[in-house]
Amino acid sequence: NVKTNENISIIGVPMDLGADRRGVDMGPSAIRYAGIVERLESIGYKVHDRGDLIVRRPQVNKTANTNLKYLDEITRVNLELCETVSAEMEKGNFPLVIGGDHSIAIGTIAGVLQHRPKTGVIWYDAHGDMNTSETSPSGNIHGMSLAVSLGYGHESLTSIGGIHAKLNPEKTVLIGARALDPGEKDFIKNLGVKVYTMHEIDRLGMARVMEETMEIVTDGTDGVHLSLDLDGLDPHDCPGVGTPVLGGISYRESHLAMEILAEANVLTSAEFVEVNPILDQVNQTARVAVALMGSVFGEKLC
Ligand code: B3U
Ligand code: MN
Ligand code: MN
Repeated sequence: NVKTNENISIIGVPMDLGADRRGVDMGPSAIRYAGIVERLESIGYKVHDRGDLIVRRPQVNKTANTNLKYLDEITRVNLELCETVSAEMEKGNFPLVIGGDHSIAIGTIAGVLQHRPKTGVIWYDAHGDMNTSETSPSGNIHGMSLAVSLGYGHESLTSIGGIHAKLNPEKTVLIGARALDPGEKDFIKNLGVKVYTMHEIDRLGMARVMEETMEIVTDGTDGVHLSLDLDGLDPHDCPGVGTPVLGGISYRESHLAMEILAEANVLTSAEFVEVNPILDQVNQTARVAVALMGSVFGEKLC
């Protein structure tokens, strides 16, 4: 059985090598500037800000014999992130990872699985992040992280945390999808990953989507991880993301989703990724990220 706890450890990962647009490496600073620590403390948590991992800044992609860009450095950082997340959970702390591009989910999830091997995942995103080197249109690793966490992709990445520390596709739910590549669509169907596209969110409403999601990710699991890509939200609400896609989840729907997750009291780890301050409007996207953290960590409206 799963339960949230009182100590939150913030781990920043200023990674932008997994995406084409530079600037998402400033995401952790922007999220801190938007008041993450104060916000969580005001809810009653003990917050430990562990600072940022070091990400080297190669200006050219030098990894040979692969179409995956910056594979070496992304692998190195995710190995370290896996260990960092695992060490925090060992101490009984809730790991809250702030990015950085979505390639960091590889290390976060690998670390989480060391302690909660049957973790269910909510992947809140406009994209599937379900590409492999064969299907990727870009070679960008942030579009591959969910596939890797399920055990598919380049061996340097899938071996992080051990080949058995992988997610169960039947306990993995995508919410907000509206920009899936053809290879990703096939893969999602074949693996049996549950997807709530914008179509389902519009039809069923976010409340029902989240109720069904909670059923899937809590039944037979030993933890629930939230991997929230800010581009899951509509670009009107979150303009500071590298790959905005129109017609996204609204600010209100997102708060509702986070509140339903908070009510269930099952969350055991989380990450907020893809905040890009140089594309943002006065740090709005980072402020949305912190506001959503408020809801998911149980802030009361009244
Ligand atoms: N699916 C595309 C685009 C993409 C994925 N994730 C983001 N963009 N943010 C790819 O490159 O894999
Ligand atoms: Mn993503
Ligand atoms: Mn995305």
